[in-house]
Amino acid sequence: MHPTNTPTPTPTPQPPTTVLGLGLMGTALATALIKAGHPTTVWNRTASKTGPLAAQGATPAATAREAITASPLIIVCLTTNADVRALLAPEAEALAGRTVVNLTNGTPNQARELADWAAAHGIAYIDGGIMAVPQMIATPGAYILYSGADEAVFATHRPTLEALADTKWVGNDPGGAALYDLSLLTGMYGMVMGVAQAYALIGSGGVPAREFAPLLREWVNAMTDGLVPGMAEALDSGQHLTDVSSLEINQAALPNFLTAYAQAGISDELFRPLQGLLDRSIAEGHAADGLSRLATLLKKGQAVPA
Ligand code: FVH
Repeated sequence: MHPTNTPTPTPTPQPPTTVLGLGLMGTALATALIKAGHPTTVWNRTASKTGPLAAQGATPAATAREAITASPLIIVCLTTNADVRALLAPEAEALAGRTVVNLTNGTPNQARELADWAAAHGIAYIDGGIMAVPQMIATPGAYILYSGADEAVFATHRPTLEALADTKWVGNDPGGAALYDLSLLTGMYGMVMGVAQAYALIGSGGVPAREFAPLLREWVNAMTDGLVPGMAEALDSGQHLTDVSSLEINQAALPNFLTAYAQAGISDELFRPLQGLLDRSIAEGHAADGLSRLATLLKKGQAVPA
């Protein structure tokens, strides 16, 4: 008997991809692309950061232009969009006919401005918002929001982008991904402020944070589970009257919190603004409404231009 010779399947060639910016996040993105089999060209302002990626198989480029011309898809992840603009502006000619996916944190208007600039130079532009920390890249649960004028361009590159994290397309407004990103992160920062204040207060009583953590986690999760969809329902229906917890009862309770913080020697700088908002809600006749009313009171009318 001769053993059957089964041919080893040849791996499907993956499209070449470039990553500009190798900070914590850019490095994680490039690593994921290399692992997924993409010929990956990397560039960073501080060239030494390309070393570990080169050791994994990436091609380090000496200049941003060299990196750009290596691939049809250019992923950018720098500190700010001002950095992105400064880096890409002199490279418009090299970028023409290619796609830029910008995963740098920024405002919706910054994304729209970059999209306009790109369109004027024949560059396809997709903006993105990463809903993950670097350690979560290419693991379940991580996702990246994308938006841009041309969904077909996104569809072309989607299989490559799936190597980084799940992809969520949020529409043709280039500012859409940043809007979703900042809105989701706003929810996170609100939670961070609440949790930090809770640990500061409980710590003032000598309770170790680790001992308090399970209670706090359970409480925050239970409140979030009810509050997030409940508030959405009230906002979309315009029905803010509540049988859960009125603004009036929250207004009456808040001084207890502020006083307890003061007596414990803890700053109230994160929470004092809530007092002003609750006072205004009552003054404007919303005493019987629920906390969802606060979202409507935060609207200040005309948005400020970029
Ligand atoms: N890290 C995170 O958890 C969050 C998750 C969600 C998305 N954010 C955003 O991602 C952008 C980059 O964040 P990062 O964590 O990678 O940041 P750093 O490790 O500090 O790396 C910054 C890179 O940007 C390069 N850079 C900065 N300015 C310039 C410039 N003018 N020209 C060229 N490159 C520039 C910097 O280069 P170097 O200092 O190493 O030379 C780094 O490569 C950010 O928008 C987060 O909000 C991350």
